[in-house]
Amino acid sequence: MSLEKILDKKSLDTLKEINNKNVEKVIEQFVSLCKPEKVTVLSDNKEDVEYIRNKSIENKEETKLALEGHTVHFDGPKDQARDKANTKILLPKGTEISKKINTVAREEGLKEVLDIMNGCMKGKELFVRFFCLGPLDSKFSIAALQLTDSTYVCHSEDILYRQGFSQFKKLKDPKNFFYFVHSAGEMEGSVTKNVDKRRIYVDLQENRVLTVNNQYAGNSVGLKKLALRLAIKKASQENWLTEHMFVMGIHPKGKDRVTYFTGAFPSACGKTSTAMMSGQTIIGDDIAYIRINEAGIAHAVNIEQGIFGIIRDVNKKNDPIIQKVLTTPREIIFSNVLIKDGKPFWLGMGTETPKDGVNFLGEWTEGKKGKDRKEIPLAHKNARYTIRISDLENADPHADDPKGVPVSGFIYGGRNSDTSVPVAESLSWAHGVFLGVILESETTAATLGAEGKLVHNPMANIDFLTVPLSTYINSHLRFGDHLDKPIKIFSTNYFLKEDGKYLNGMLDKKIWALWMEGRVHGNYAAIETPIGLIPKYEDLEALFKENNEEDYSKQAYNKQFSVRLDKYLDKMNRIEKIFKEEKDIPQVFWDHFEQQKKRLQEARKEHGKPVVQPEEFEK
Ligand code: SPV
Ligand code: MN
Repeated sequence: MSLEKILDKKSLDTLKEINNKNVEKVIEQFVSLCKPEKVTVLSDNKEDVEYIRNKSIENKEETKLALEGHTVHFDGPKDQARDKANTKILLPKGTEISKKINTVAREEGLKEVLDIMNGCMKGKELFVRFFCLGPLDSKFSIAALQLTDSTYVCHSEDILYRQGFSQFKKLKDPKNFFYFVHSAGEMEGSVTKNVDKRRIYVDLQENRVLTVNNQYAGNSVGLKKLALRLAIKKASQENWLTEHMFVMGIHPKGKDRVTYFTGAFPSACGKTSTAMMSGQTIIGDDIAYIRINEAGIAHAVNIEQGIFGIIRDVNKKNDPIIQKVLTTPREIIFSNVLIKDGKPFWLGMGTETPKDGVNFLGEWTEGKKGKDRKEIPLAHKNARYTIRISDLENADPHADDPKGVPVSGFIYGGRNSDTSVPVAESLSWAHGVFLGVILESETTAATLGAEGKLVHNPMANIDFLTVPLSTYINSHLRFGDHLDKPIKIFSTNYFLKEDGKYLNGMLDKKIWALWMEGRVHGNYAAIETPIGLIPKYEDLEALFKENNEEDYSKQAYNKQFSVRLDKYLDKMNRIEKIFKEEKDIPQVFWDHFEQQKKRLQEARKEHGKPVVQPEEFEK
């Protein structure tokens, strides 16, 4: 099939400007497989971006809302979250990454997905787009080519990613790009019909992901979680890190400094709201590339320029900055919210919500029940907004710096109701890596399947690993060895409960952030416990007073920071079982495992009780 036959003159001219035979080959191959009715190649210019926005309204993938620039998109009823079961890594036959990662023999998997993709774009228009992961013209930049029949995917990417047409034009190695082929598949109205044939297949050998019969961004938008998977492999081979991490600047009051942190949290565990806290600055909320420069200092960039954030519980009190953005005119795509009179509504928005409207299941009225006889909430728990970071008043001035920002701290956060303290510092880099690797978290609505189940999620990255767990752990250990300016590693947990009630308020996370920042600069002492270093009451009391105007009681502190020795020991047993099933886990991991277990057992013996208060460790 020749491109001259498929493309009109404008598309052909645009493609010729790129002048890359590899790109042309990809287009030819997938046009002849997917059989779209029309193919449009788009550049970065205003007119092309506008073309997508208009198309998305015309073809009803999005609907305009009352405020200027606001639109809504609905994913289908069964397409509201990442589909882990149908996401697979294509690997040479007989190889494995981890017991927890879905893989399929490459030949077999390719045949399966290519068969499903055969003719999947019949009657549709295929869009070809060029983007860049990371800032342009930087050692972090990775060129990314997107082929999709969804205008929603294209429009989302316009908001979320840096335009990369110019990046493609100057590629030194014309093969050096990732590519993503997506099709929403056959449609019934605006809903994907064959969700049972949804496949998201990651082909490491070709640096590409093929994804079909889905619309939810976590499955469809190539540059997000699909590129994350490819980049983890690339980083592992090239000795840098690709992490499921935010990047933010922490600004302590009265001190003329900013300290940059990156943080990994499983989906829907407070990652975005941490990165967006008032008084601090945000660079990114989801995915970071981190490299060590010539001076031995780690620098991080956000690979995105926007946020695909969970809208549930965004309200004036807890997230004033994002609440303001979502209620004023600008380019925003809302997804899977409730719409009434052209206005979006969501769960936990803190204002009155209507008794009826339209949501992802169609017409909704209060009290309406689903097939399971349970009441249907007004909006999906995983409903989202898509915005640009530059629209936030606390966007960091270095968000697009090609050098990235220097990183002083890593945070690993989980959702845990009965074990982990709100914040702790690791005893060393390797102990910090250990804490990240043993992260457990309760499942949420961000992935399909049961919620509230405690699962092991190393570095909050288990859903995206494309290298063996042992390789991934070794990459982190090695990374620490190459740092001349050390990075401190912390763990956090915002979700500790007692008698079913959270022990912490939503705004407490700012205090933990400021404490971690102060630790980097040697401002606070800490108490050494079997699980790491925890804050002293006096320091937190002062931080609460100064920053949240809150009287923090010793009683609250004791509850939150007591070390639940028996619970931690249970965790160690769970972790041991999991890692015994994994291959080639480095000895350093087991050393830290044994040391931590021993510390916990000794404390249990010494104190003779299952829960020990912080000051008892000071004696
Ligand atoms: C997450 O689930 O971690 C997200 C949203 O950031 S998704 O695009 O679904 O990955
Ligand atoms: Mn994420």
